[in-house]
Amino acid sequence: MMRRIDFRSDTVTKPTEEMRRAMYEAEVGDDVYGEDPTVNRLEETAAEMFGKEAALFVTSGTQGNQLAVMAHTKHGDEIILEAEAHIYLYETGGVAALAGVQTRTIKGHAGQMEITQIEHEIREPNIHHPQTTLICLENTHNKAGGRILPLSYMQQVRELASKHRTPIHLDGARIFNTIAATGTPAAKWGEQVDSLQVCLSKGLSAPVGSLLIGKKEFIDRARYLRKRIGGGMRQAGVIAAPGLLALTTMVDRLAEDHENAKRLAIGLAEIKGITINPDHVDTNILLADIRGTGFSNEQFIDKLKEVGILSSGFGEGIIRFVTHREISRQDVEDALFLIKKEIEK
Ligand code: TLP
Repeated sequence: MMRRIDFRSDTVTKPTEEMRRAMYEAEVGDDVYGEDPTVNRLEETAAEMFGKEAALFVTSGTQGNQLAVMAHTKHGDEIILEAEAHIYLYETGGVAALAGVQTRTIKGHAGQMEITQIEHEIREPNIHHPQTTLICLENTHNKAGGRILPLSYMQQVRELASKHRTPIHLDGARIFNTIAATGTPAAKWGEQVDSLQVCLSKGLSAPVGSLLIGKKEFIDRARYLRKRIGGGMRQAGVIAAPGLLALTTMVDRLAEDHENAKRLAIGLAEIKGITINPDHVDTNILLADIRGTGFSNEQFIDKLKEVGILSSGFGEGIIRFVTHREISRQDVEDALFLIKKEIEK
């Protein structure tokens, strides 16, 4: 069988041996009664890490984000978010369907909305207006190519949001990549937002789950809403146990994925027809502009697939590559060799 090098997403990472053992051995109870000790430990660990009062274990990043929007807002409100935010692009219109809010999107640069523009879009009280009750940020920003929103930027948004008494929710699906890349501890990022959602199932390699983190009152509300949408879990310690290992043992290793992504970007930039600026690769996601190759996204993806390399389309002429624990430096070198051969032949 041909070897597969899977750059589609860091979500494809499988649990480690240690995680599987922890699943087997997990102490469990009924989490709807608050009696699963492993889930409780995971929630406490995450809250403490980000300097917040409480956390809620949820099934996915999408569920965490949706619950956050539902808990921060009421029907008819307006939320501000970046025009290519995951919450806006890839969550099946959930904020409209579940929270009943409308969106005010701002096109950002490298995932960052201009501060003055955010301020401009916050609604003044007026009988005609919806109320702006939430600002959403995403760090790292997926569609922008895993870009980091610097702490200084987050502080500026925080200042503005405080002035307007508007809460901030952070889609921190890959905040651990930001933490590994910057060395700035989790609590510093937590300090800049009212709530955040963090994924355990991406580069950290847990099989499933995310945490929604924030003030106790907010998390109580989210817990209630999670039950409403059928997310109340029972002996969830079995899936929380690998999540605990993800949080406590897997963050530092993300730096290796970042180095591999950088190497991949440098190599891809040398292939005829591919345009990519390695300086824009902050973490483990890279976006290659393949328009110069003359191939469509589909053709390009198929060609790579023929030699065992999986990638995904991420907009017209843009292919996304994501590095993760199951891609070694040698895989990156092999992939570069094969891609060059396929594309330049
Ligand atoms: N992103 C997936 C796809 O949905 C695109 C991926 O492969 O990158 N926020 C961000 C920033 C995300 O990138 C994702 C997943 C989520 C939220 C949702 O997480 P899950 O898949 O756990 O619902």
